[in-house]
Amino acid sequence: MYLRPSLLTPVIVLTLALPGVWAMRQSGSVPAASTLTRYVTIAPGESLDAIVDKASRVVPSDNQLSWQGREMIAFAHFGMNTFTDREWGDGQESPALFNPSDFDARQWVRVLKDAGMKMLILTAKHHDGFCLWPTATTVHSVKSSPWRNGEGDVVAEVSRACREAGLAFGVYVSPWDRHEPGYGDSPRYNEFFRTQLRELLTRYGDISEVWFDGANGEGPNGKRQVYDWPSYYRVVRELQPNAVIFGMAPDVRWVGTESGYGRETEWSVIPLTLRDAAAIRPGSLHPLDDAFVPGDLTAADLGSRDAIRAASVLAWYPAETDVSIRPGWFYHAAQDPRVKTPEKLVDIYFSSVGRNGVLLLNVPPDTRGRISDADERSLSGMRAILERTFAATVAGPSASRVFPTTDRPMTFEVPLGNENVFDVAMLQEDIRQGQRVEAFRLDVCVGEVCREFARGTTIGHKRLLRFPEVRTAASQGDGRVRLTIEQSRGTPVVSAVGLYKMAR
Ligand code: FUL
Repeated sequence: MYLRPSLLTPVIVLTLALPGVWAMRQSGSVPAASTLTRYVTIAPGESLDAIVDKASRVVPSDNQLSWQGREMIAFAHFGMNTFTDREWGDGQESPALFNPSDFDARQWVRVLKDAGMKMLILTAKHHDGFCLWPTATTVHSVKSSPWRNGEGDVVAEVSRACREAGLAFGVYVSPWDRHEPGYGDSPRYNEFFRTQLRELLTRYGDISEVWFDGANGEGPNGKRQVYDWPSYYRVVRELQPNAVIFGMAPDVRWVGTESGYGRETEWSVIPLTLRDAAAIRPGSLHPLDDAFVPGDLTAADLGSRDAIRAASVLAWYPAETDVSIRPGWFYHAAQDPRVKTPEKLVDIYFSSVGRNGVLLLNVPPDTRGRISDADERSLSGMRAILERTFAATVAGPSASRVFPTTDRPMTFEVPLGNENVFDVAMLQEDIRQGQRVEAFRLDVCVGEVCREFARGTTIGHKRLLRFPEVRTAASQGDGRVRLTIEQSRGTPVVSAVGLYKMAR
């Protein structure tokens, strides 16, 4: 069931969300909460208008919403490969090689928190199968290493440091295991893997994200494993009900590249391919868990009208943009000179968080078990640029100067102060109401004369735009910035607009 748009009357209210950020909330035209949903099914022959209307009512779960609000999260690839100087171990490595000389999880967390990260995801087990916690499932773990005389537990120390500092914690656990002899003997390995998950999800407090990698090759005996994904999800749902599952699961999707750059047009509502539509469990907290199969996420267009036209199911499936601060995922001393610069990281921030994604930035600790100085310098450089840019908004708003129109295209105007210089715009939709904006434009107006200075397609949780500097002078007393929504799926709910001057 969904309401016909003609029944809706837009009402626009202005609120001030952050100092200096204009926040506009619309109500009245917003569909009743009961018509909002995690997914919609589409019958053969439904019109494009009906499909678009359904798409406008798909919204995130509570878990997806808190995940999206984190915006920047850190990845720590650390493990056997750190000591063998490789990216993918083959599972034959001796545990004796794992021996960080000055391990300090608090140092990781301090550096990452200072950089603005809100969560840290640790590679508890990578493809080589070496476990960073003293698991009961295999001897191929820290227990067999000389580090702390086999008494150490990396997962415990990192999760504790996160908790102390108020950072959320997540685990990457590779399903592909090149060490475990049972790998490829499918029922047996599925049970082994679920046991590993149970250990990780019961021993270390709150886990906010579980990262399931798609890489799936052969095991030590040349056999390929058939993963029982729904059974893995059930373990996560039961033991960590607030966690999102990334990757080979229906909560959070891979953006499709490892470059740090999301799409110009990044939709959180996209078609899913299902194993079996009859396996959808309507009314469940995780209705798609038994029906989901991972699809190809690398296409240039995942969610446009063209992309949703032939869908049978549309779901809220937002993008996580993973990238490493270095060329590799693991630490390699030879890559010290190739740490991404602060400017590059800022560009990545604009192209991930600023394109409706969550940035997952990998910062791999070195053989000491510490984040190296080069990485720390780049991160603090990035943070300084972002802080200086977004600390001060241009001009102060005044509620009485917003001029809503109910006509299409929809426009909102915000007044400018006396002297203005800006080259960055930030827009947000209230995604609790869905993602609806398809095309928008920003003009600067003085008197009756308006000039376009930026345009974009999707907004979603956050859209950041950079453009050549715009200046208005004190003599141009009635300067305004006008946001025009040129195309949308129903009535969009724009929750914030801000203008800034890029710091160097
Ligand atoms: C990939 C893995 O194969 C890489 O080693 C790395 O962990 C990356 C984040 O995901 O699929």
